[in-house]
Amino acid sequence: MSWKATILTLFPEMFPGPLGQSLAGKALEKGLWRCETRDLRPFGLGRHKSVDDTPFGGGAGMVMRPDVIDTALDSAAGAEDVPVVYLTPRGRPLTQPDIRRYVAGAGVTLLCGRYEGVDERVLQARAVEQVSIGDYVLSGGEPAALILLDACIRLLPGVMGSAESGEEESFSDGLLEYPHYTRPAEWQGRTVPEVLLSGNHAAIAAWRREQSETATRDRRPDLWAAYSARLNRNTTAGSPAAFRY
Ligand code: 6GU
Repeated sequence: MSWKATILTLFPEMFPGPLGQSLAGKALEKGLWRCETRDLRPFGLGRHKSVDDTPFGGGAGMVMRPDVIDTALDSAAGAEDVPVVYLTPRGRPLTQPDIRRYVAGAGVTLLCGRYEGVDERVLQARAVEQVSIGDYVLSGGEPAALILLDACIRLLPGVMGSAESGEEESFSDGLLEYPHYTRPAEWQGRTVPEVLLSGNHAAIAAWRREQSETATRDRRPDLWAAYSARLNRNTTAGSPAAFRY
């Protein structure tokens, strides 16, 4: 059976959305992954199928009820033991190692919250992973779920050409990518770095590494610190992060 995304959401029509196009869309057509939505609304309570209530302790907004989410998760949990991930700005940052771990399994179950969030107890009771896609606030978890899935799907076997995926492995160090150039060699008076036209592959590789390091140091001091710490731990330059941003 192919890799399966199960998405619990009040807005099932948001899926597969952009993932029905391009690389992910072709992979979906080929059956390399499956996209199954579970509408949370039918699990709601009462005549209005309420999924949320006011927060204990007061304050703005509404909180999704633990009983409703629990029943919805029961219906989604198949025989497969897959991670359940709640997309929330309170989560730990989502990283490429997380993506690789999800891809290695049978799939993921994604819980998309609206309102102020989900009652904490159901997240604890069901050992739900909480992840954030960045330090900004979205109106709901759905766009974050699409992003998580995009990052997974491109790594599924058969989705990307082996050339591209192989290249990613070989550059493996947790640095930002070097800048890219193509024709024309001169555009609006701007030229391409000389070394890239030299045909000297060793010189090109050295230039690209230096560009990667400079960009990482300037733009992402957090990644640079992790990279430097790794280098200092391994004088042999081993233990690469196995991906490039
Ligand atoms: Cl994962 N969800 C929501 N709702 N907002 C976010 C987020 C996730 N990551 C950053 N902001």
